[in-house]
Amino acid sequence: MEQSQVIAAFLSGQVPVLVGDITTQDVDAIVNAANSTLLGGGGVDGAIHRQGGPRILEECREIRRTRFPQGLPTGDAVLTTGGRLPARHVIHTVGPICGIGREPDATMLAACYRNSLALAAGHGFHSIAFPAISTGAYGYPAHQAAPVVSEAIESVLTAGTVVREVRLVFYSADDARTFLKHQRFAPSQAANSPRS
Ligand code: AR6
Repeated sequence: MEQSQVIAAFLSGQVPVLVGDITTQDVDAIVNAANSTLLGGGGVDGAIHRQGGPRILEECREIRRTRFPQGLPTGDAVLTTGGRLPARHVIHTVGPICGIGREPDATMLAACYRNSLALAAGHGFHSIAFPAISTGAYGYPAHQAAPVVSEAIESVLTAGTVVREVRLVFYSADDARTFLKHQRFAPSQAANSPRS
């Protein structure tokens, strides 16, 4: 199994950037780049259900039946067990789908991160790991996702939350490099110093 490798960290180490597999992360919750059916798919979604086993899908079906019969709306987030994953829980969120010739929906992408972090905080989780939501099958350009994602995470962490660690897990070194080039986290020193 490929080892995860931390290649950078932001906000005084609270946001490590890794190259690795989201399904191997030992955190309170990993985030799934799901679709609105919550019934599985390819990419991150497929890997999570494959590695985590059938209990995750059972809980997803129950969430659909009891809370979201029409499907989970884009930008929302729900929680299930982590099943057999090292992570104790999975937070399922649905990123925006990017169409050709349309502006990517930054508001919805930010909502995925904010709502996942709010759900984690609501359950008292200290650590969470995100994949690069929407940047695979859903076609959100990675260089445009990076500023949106970093600003959403920074605003949640600086506002105050019980979440202490927000891991960003990229599947390839190239994807991580793109993120590092386009992210907009405040430099760590500045993030800690009083603003006037
Ligand atoms: N660990 C970390 N990152 C991964 C992994 C992994 N195991 N596998 C892929 N990635 P995607 P989306 C990266 O397509 O764009 C599914 O079918 C991948 O390289 O998983 O939100 C769902 O059911 C890319 O950078 O999610 C939905 O229908 C990023 O994770 C749809 O795809 C996201 O790719 C959601 O599409």
